[in-house]
Amino acid sequence: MSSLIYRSASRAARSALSASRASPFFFEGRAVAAAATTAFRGKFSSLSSFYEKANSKSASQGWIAGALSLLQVSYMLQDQEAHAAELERTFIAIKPDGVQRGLIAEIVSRFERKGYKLVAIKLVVPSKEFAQKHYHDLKERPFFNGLCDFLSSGPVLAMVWEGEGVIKYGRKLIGATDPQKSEPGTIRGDLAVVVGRNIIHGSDGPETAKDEISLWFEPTDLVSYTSNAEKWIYGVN
Ligand code: DAT
Ligand code: MG
Repeated sequence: MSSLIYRSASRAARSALSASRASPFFFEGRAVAAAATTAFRGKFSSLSSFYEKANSKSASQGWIAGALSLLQVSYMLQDQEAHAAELERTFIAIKPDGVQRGLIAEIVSRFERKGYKLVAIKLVVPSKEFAQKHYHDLKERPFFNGLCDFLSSGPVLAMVWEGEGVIKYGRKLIGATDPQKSEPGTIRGDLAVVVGRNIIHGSDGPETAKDEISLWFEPTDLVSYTSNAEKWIYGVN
């Protein structure tokens, strides 16, 4: 129940703040606001009594109260947005080489063991046109045609994973594009040898994650649920 309330509050905060997302200062602002929220926590009561006093003094001081309450609401929303950001999602795909080599369980388990949550999964053979859409930002590169032929040559395990920082950290789990340069311990570092057969794809940022999830999945394919492990994976002391 509390998680439901938390989710709807987060969603409300997210939509309320969607306009500020366009600002290049949004992420910095959120960090500052998160710090400020921590600093303000426990001080809301004194702040409230201050603006109550200000309010009662005269009507001309009403703007102080208004400004302060706006500030409070803004900090509260920013705080909730920081939590909402924890629920980010990324698109991860095991390419035909990874599927054919029997690496599905190995790769899925690395995301699972980390603490990320699987919210969508399907095995598909994409058409060449679909592969071209997926890799559209690479269409000028000399390897584009071969890459799209390869992606559409067999089954791809398409997935959506959810969790705090999953877009960026998912890329860390995957390792550098060229397995010759991927660190040992990463998926490509441990399990692949050449760039043309690097077994896995992961979205490289929030915008691509959004676009790729909606290219590969219908909204109804994404399963929102609370995992039993979440209370052991997330927490602050
Ligand atoms: P990543 O998959 O790490 O996001 P990318 O988006 O730059 O890397 O490229 C997409 C895929 O294209 C990559 O996984 C493998 C292939 N690729 C990239 N650079 C290549 C190259 N120089 N030669 C052949 N294939 C390449
Ligand atoms: Mg990429």
